[in-house]
Amino acid sequence: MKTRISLIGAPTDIGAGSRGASMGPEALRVADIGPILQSHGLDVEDWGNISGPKNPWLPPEDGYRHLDEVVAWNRAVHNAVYSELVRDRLPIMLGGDHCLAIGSISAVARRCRETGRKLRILWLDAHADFNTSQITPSGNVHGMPVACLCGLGPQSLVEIGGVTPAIQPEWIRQIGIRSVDEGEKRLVHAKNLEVFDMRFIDEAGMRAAMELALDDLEPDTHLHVSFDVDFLDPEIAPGVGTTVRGGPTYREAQLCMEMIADTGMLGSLDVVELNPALDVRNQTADLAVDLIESLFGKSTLMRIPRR
Ligand code: NNH
Ligand code: MN
Ligand code: MN
Ligand code: MN
Repeated sequence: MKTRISLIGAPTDIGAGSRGASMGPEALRVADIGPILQSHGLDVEDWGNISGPKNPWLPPEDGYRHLDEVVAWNRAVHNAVYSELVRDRLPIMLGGDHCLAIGSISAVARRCRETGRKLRILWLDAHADFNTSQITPSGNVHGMPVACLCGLGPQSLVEIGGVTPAIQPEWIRQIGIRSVDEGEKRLVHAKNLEVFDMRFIDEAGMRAAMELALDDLEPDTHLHVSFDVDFLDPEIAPGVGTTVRGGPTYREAQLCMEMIADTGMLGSLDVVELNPALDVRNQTADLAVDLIESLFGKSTLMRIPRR
């Protein structure tokens, strides 16, 4: 796995339905994300926060809220993430709301095209984020990034990575899903997204879900993890704008991260939707950092080698 990491803060809440995710990057730093990753022997550079337009906090227009601002921020994220990939570093985009995954994942897909690597995206979320302007119940673009990346969205967003669509639906595995809107559900089925929802995790377990989600990875696959903190059960992670009960427990989430770490293929990460305005004593930020440690292999040291 890559051990040279770059932290990129992207303080936005323009894509969300409540304010506060813009404080996410700083809350993750207060939870010591940089020093803790360093303590595991990783080389960490923190680039601070990128900048962009402020949140005008207006109602949706033609099915999108703040589309111009969302485009501006995603261009900035795309450029910052792409630069770190070219430097052969592992970018961690600290959000910010989940609309920013359009910028980060389009950058990863662009770099994979250039280097001839396959891309697998793990979307850890309570939501499928597969809405379009025609079917969204809210107009919030944080509910649309997967659709935009697959080419379903406004030209200004779908073309950010240069090639449209940026990714194919087959490259994605969604894990932890438990809240999908009606029209969105039809689109998820029509595009054949591979979803390991909470029902699957209840019945088959996180282990089976992750084994399938990480199945048939080719040796040089680039693994991107898009970690929406609302993936976690709100009892352990209250600091998000859109809580949905019935999410993964602490141990299920750890196992998920540990199994990703075991592949040794993690190439980039988004940490999004953390909302410090709704958190309790930064506990959700602390938990996210704890899970990110596992994603970078903390628990591997504790395993007794099999023989
Ligand atoms: N599906 C809802 C919408 O489109 C909620 C999306 N909220 C999220 N997604 N936090 O991860 O508005
Ligand atoms: Mn999301
Ligand atoms: Mn979500
Ligand atoms: Mn810890």
